[in-house]
Formats: sequence, C-alpha cells, structure tokens
Amino acid sequence: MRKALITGITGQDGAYLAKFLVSKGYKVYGGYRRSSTRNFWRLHYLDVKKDIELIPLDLLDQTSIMSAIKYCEPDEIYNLAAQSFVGVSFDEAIATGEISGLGVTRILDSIRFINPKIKFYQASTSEMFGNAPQPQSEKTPFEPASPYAAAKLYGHWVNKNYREGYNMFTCSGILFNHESPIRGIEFVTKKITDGVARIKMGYNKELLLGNLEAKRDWGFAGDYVEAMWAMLQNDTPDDYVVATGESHSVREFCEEAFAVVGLDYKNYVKTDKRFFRPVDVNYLLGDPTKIKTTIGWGPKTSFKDLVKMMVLADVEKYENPMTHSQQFLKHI
Ligand code: NAP
Ligand code: F7E
Repeated sequence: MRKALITGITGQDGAYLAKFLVSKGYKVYGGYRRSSTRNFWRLHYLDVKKDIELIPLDLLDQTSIMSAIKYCEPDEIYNLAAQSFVGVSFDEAIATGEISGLGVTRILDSIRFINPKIKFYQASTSEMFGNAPQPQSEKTPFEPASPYAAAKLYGHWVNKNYREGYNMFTCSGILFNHESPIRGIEFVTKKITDGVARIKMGYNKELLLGNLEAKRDWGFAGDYVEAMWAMLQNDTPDDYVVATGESHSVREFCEEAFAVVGLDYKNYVKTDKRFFRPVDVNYLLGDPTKIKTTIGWGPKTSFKDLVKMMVLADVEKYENPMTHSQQFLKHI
C-alpha cells in the first residue's frame, strides 16, 4: 500500500487531498500543529477523518518534521501547510517567511537526510506572478507583490534547487485560486457566499468588501488536488501551472453569488478601506496548457457551478444549523 504524508491537513486542500488519496487506496497521514482549539471540522465535513492517521507536525519545528517522516515512511509528501492569507502576510511578514518559505527547506532537508527517494509536492502559488502580464504560464517572470508571495517564491526556487542539486523528485504546482464550501472565511469568495447566505436569512443587511475590480482565475479545490497527485505520478519531476484559463472580477463573483438567491449585489455590497491591501494583485489569468498536454489534467467545475455550490452550502448551513453542529459533535 502506498503511503502519503500531507502537511496542513486541517486546511481546505488538506481535506480534499486526503479524501482523494484515500479513494486511490493510499494510507494517508495528516500532519497538524497543536492548537488550543481542535480544528478538524473540514475532515469531518468531507467524512475522511476516520480514514486517516493524524500526527503532530509543525513547519517551525525541524525535529517534528523529521520524526513524522521517520514514523510514516511515506512514498510521497505533499506540503500544503502555510500561512496562506495574503492580507495577514503584511501584518505577520516574519512568521509568513518562516512558515511558508523556510518551512519548505526544513522538509526538503529532512527528506534529503532520511530518504531522498521520497517524492515531494510543494504548494506554490499564482501570487508569485504578482502583476506580471497575462496569461501567466511557467515561462512568465515572477513579480511577487506581498510577503506571502515572496515567501512562496523562496520555497518554489529552493524546491527546484533541491531537484537539480540533489536529484530529488520534487514538483511544484503553481496553483491559481481554488475554492470550495470549506474555504476559509477570510478569503473573498467564502466571505461573499457566507455574506449572501446571512443576508438571505435576514441576519445581515450589507456586505463590506475591499477591491472589487481585482480579477482572479478561480477553480474548484476538489479538481485541483487531483493535479497535485498527477504531477507526482509522472516520470519526471517538474513545475506546472494549474488554472482554469478564465478570469473574473470580485464584482462579477458578487453578481453571480447574489443572483443564486435572487438578489442584486448592488443593493448590499459596499466597499470599506479596511479591506484594501497595501499592494494588490490586480489580474491573474493562468495558462494551463502544459499540465493539460503533458499530464492530461483539466478542470471539471465551471465558475458558475463553483459559485452556486458555495452559496447553496452556506444557505444550507444557516437553514439547518442543528444538522451541522450535530454532524461535527458526533465526530469530536
Ligand atoms: P489553508 O486552508 O489556509 O490551510 C493551511 C494549512 O497550513 C492549515 O492546515 C494550517 O493549520 C497549516 N499550517 C499553518 N502554519 C503551520 C505550521 N507552522 N506548521 C504546520 N502547519 C501549518 O490553505 P489551503 O487553501 O488549503 O492551501 C493549501 C496550500 O496551497 C497552502 O500552502 C497555500 O499557500 C497554497 N495555495 C493555496 C491556493 C488556494 O487558492 N487555496 C492557491 C495556491 C497555493 P491550522 O489549521 O492549524 O492553521
Ligand atoms: O483575495 C480582493 C483582494 O484573499 C482575492 C490564497 O489562497 O489565492 C489566495 O490569495 C482578491 C484580492 O485571495 C476583499 O484584495 C476584495 O485582490 O480571496 P483572497 P488571494 O489574495 O488571491 C492565492 C492563489 C494563494 O496562494 C493564497 O494562499 O479579492 N478582495 N475585498 C478581498 N479579499 C479578501 N480576503 N477580503 C475582502 O473583503
């Protein structure tokens, strides 16, 4: 049985990837960092907690990484752990660099010393392109525009460096934004779909946002974790852009999301300067040609279906709060 270790198991992608690898017959180990509040709700939401083994692993702690690898003896490691919120990276630039940047080297060195044959996936990001010309592909020069993007770019380069320098099987997926019903509430898509549901229920009267003109290439997380796995199954390690090839503004996302419940976003959305960033990335549009042609991966979920899936899940959450809390309480 093949074994995989996923860091960042409590995050959005961790849960989707765990579900996917279990369905492929893997023994899955999920690395989590200790916190005062248990946060395995995403694993319950996808009903996968019972199928995996959780182990303590903090990217700030080299020893914890090494002992996790020694314990699991994985064939593949997926590094999904990061301080992943761009907005907060401006306030916590050093912590972001330590976790999302240096954390990658801590894992790579652990692999190098314990078993350099382990295949490694690094969660790189379209944020590394910043305001570079569209569409962005593997050939586009990087212009990171936040401490998060700079930290991720360091991780991206060091990953390539270990591939070339030590002949290790390391891949980076340069993933564009991907969302789902279990996306963190601080990200704009989930903030909007949750806001729509709250307005529909009569709990809120307005939704405060920042830059409505920013454009993103949004896909579905469930589709994107399949690309992570597919990269590691290829004969040679490489870096790939993972995107839909379609971009929409935050304003368009609002329009589509409010329309799902029959409302006009113009009556509810207001801008608030607290939600603007010191520097923003204005327009991301990925070119996924390389992964389509070499690996055969492509997105299955359209923008419209993604927005609808997220809005309906949030409406359901407020309409049936007992079902939701019972579902989670059952599994604590
Ligand atoms: P997420 O929901 O924010 O999850 C991040 C995970 O990292 C959480 O499990 C978090 O644990 C963990 N983590 C944070 N600091 C850690 C530390 N010091 N040690 C160990 N674990 C730590 O992010 P996501 O959306 O699933 O994204 C997965 C990865 O892909 C991230 O690396 C992100 O930067 C990258 N990425 C995401 C997107 C996207 O659109 N979603 C696009 C490109 C790249 P806690 O639950 O304890 O906080
Ligand atoms: O912002 C604008 C904001 O925080 C998208 C992470 O997963 O994807 C994500 O990073 C856009 C930005 O995602 C609000 O200014 C307007 O232009 O949802 P976001 P992000 O910054 O693109 C990349 C690929 C990652 O790698 C990251 O880990 O929306 N925006 N108003 C707002 N954004 C937020 N969060 N909140 C607002 O109120």
